Amino acid sequence: MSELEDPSVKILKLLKRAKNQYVSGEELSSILGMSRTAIWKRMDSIKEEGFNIEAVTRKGYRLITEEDEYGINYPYGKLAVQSEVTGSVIGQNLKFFQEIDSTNKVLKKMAAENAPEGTVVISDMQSEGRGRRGKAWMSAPNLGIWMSVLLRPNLHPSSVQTLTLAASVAVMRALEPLKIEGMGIKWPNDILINGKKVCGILTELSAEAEKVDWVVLGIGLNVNHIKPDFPNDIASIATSLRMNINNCTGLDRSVIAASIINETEKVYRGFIEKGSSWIVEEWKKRNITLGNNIKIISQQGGFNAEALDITAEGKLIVKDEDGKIHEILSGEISLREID
Ligand code: BT5
Repeated sequence: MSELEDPSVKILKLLKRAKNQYVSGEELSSILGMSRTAIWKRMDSIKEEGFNIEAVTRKGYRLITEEDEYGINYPYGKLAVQSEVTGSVIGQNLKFFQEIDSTNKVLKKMAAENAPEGTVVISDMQSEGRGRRGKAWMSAPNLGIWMSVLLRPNLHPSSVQTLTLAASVAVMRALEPLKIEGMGIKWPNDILINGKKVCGILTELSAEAEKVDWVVLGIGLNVNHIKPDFPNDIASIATSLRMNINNCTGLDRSVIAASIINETEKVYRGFIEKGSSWIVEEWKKRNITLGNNIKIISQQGGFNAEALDITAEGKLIVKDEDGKIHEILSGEISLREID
C-alpha cells in the first residue's frame, strides 16, 4: 500500500479483500497503525459514500455487498475508485464530483494552481463536457466515466502527440479483459467498437517554448448506456461497453476507471523508460486506421487518402489520390468508405 494513501482507502481495501468476512478492529488498527477509535471514525467516511458496513462487537467490521439495479456491488465514488488503484502516482490525489461543468476545465484550473502530477478528477455527470474545438460531449449521469488525469512530463511540446496516443493505448489495455470484439483505435485516439465511438480523449496542455508545464488527458467512456440513452444526433454513431457484451446488465464504473488509471500509470512509465517508439508499437497493435482508405477532414476542405503509417511523434502518414505523401499532425479523419 502506498504511504500517501488515505487511511479510509486502506480500510476499504482490507474489507473488500476479506470478502464479506469480519475483520477485527484490532487487526485493522495493527495493520494501519491507528487507534481503534480512529478506525471507527473512518468507517463513517466510508459509509457516507454509500458502502454498507456492519459492526459487531467482538467480531469486527464487515462489508456487505448489495447489487444495485445494474447488478453492481458498490457505489461509484472516490473511495470505490481509489480502493482499486494499484499504482503510486496517478489517482493518489483524486477529486470526485456528482456534477460539474467539465472535468478538464476543473483540472486545468487545479494544474494552474500547482496540483501534483497524477491528480485525477472524475464526475458522475458533466453539464458542459467538451470534445475538440468546443464540440459538446454527452456526459449523462449514471452511465459513463468522465475523467481527467494531470501529467507533468519532462517533454518538449512536440512530443505531446505521443502522449495522446499513449492515453488511447492505456484505455484499450484497461478494456481488453472484457474481450469485446471489433474494438480498436482510430487515429489519433478515438476508440471505436465496430465503427461506433465508445471513447473520446481530449488532450489539453500548457507549455513554454521548450518544455511542457502540464498535460490534462480528458477521457470520456460510454459504459452502461443502452441505445435510448443516447440523444438522436449521436445514437447512430455512439456505442457503450454494455451494448457490446452479451446479457450485460451493467459494469462497475469504479473498477473500470481504476483500471484506466492503473494502465495510464504503466503506459506513462513505459513511455518515459522506453521512449516514444514503444508507444507507437503499442498503438499500432491496437489501431484500426493504418492500411485503410480514409478521408482527411480539414478546414481547407477534405481529401481522400490511404493511411500508411504513423511517425515516432504520432503524426499520420497518408498517400493522397495523386500519390503524394502527407504528414498530418492533428485533425479529423473519417474511416468511412470513400464516396
Ligand atoms: C472527443 O472529441 O472525442 C473528446 C471527448 C472527451 C470527453 C472527455 S469527458 C472528460 C473530459 N472532460 C471534458 O469536458 N471532456 C473530456 P471529438 O473527437 O471532438 O468528438 C466530439 C463528437 O463526438 C461530438 O461532436 C459528437 O458527434 C460525438 N459525441 C458526443 N458525445 C458523445 C458520447 N458520449 N459518445 C460518443 N460520441 C459522442
